[in-house]
Amino acid sequence: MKITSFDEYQQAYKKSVEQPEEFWAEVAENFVWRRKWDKVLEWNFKDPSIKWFQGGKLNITENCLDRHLEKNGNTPAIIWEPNDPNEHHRVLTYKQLHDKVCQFANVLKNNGAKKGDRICIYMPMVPELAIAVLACARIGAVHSVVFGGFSAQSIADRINDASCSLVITTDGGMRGNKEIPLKSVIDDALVQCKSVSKVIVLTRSRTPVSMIKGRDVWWEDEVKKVETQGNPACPAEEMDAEDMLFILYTSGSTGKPKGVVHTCGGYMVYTGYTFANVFQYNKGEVYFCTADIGWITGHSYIAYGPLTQGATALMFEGIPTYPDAGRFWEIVDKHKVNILYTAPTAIRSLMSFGDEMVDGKDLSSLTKLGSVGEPINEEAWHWFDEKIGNGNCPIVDTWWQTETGGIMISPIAGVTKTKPSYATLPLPGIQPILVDENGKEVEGNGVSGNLCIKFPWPGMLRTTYGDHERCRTTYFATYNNLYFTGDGCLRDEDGYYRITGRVDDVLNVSGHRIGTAEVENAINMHSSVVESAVVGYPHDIKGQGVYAYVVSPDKHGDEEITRKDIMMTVSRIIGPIAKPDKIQFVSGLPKTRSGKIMRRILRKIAEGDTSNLGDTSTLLDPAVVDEIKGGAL
Ligand code: 6R9
Repeated sequence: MKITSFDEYQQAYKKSVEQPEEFWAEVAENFVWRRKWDKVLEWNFKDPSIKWFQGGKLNITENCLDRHLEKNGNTPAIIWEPNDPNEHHRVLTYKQLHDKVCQFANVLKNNGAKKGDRICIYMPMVPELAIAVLACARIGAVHSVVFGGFSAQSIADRINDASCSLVITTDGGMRGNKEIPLKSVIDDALVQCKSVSKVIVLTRSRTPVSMIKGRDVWWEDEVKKVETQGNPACPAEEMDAEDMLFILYTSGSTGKPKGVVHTCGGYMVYTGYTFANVFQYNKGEVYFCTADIGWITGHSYIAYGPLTQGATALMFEGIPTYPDAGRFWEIVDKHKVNILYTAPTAIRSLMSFGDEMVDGKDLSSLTKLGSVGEPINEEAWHWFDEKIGNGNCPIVDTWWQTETGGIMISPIAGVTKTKPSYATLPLPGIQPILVDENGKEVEGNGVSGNLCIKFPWPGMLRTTYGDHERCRTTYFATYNNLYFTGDGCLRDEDGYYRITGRVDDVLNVSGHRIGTAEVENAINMHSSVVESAVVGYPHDIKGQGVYAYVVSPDKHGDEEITRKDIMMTVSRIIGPIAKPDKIQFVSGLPKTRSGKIMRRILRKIAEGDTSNLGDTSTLLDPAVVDEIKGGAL
């Protein structure tokens, strides 16, 4: 399954295009199936309907845990580094992780959870988060992990959308020196959620919490009950390859986040295959992915991908700048990390603290580096290469999405020649195509267009939860017979791909996807706001910042207070990650005669590029543009 030379890559790629079913069947043979599939692939992008490994039966946790026990039971599966460097780190071997997952799977069963139920997980980055995720998969329950930074309202929306019956959380959590009262946020959310009958609460921060009789139980108490019942084993539920494994919500260009659905068989094969290949993982290596399990990167490349390969994954509870901006490097030094997979925003931020934060740390264990989440600028790429990789660690700039389940376009470490800011070449099985606005293929090299994929791959989304039509219109209806990524892309003279950023109304702030419509909806909830328009602008650290134009004729006197109020509203409705960086009060928004906001103009002003605003003749009130230009922040 592992490609070890560029020749082999080319052969694998060729085969994956010419004989996709044979290719993926061979890859799938490297996993444990209870029953082999009858048919590798059946698909159409019209409905869409995508089925991989139909008839195949499996449980992904047998691939992540049980199959490693005999030979690698004592290999560390998870090394956990706490937020506070003075607290002890923890190591869970495959055997220990297996036992804890089985134990907690039994807790879930005791609390009424069963195959097909949706379970919401809202936890900090503690090992029990991974245990909870795997325990759901063990019993065939569908997990919906919500990132610990989301607000009560966002959680409630997600719980209601999927009718979750159970929530797993902690009393609280620490990120840097900030305390996050997770249980209390859940309590606020659940006021709006009728479907939830049980909440399991892990002790982490010893934050005082209120426990509701009959609904809330402690993780530790429930585990003890299972222990006294005396049967720690939990046989894995047999799942169909196309049974749902999890839902993960992500932002799009319309208001409501959508629940991206991934299934058991294809997702397992794809994350395992891409992990093994992109990072060229060798047995015994320590692999550190700095993402949070609340995002797809954490699902695919902290939990499932590495564990299917018997890898040792390091999981970090804290933030890159606590207690200081040397923390990542200290962790690399302390745990002798070999592979580091992080985000451009983290690299840019750490870079800004100066080289002295790196100096003195022993980074010689590093052999491979990775980047994900947003385009990596050349300056950050070179700093990462020279300062962190000492000029001899290949950097894999991995392009992919929540919807793609796993890495799509990326170098294979040490195999593909890298080029700063380029995701380089598609992995085997991935057939990218660039199209113009009319959906016409842009052929040849040295061209650019909208990035689409023309053939299915096992890790792709199957639907958006509860609304298949939305899946169709969002991804499969823009261009005929193609999956549309929402990204712009160029292909250079060598056929290398460079992702240039979103072409829709989605922002990428510190690697987090934020829909402009979502932020606008939140801003508009503020009592003194009439309407608003949100765009992105280049931000040195975050990649993109959030710029809001707000019409608020009645600002109750103090503009600064209203501004803070609006920011707080967004924080409360969505979460702090969506808070506008800049709010400009305007008397009106530039609109066409048909009432459409001219975002192109607002974007240019936010970018500070007002020299050529293009054609403004179709505007209802061109004068408003001059006013906005004059007041730009
Ligand atoms: C994995 C993940 C997806 C969006 C995607 C694109 C951007 C991700 C990138 C990248 C340039 C890379 N993106 N990786 N852009 N180079 N290596 O981040 O998923 O949160 O769904 O975001 O992120 O714009 O469309 P997700």
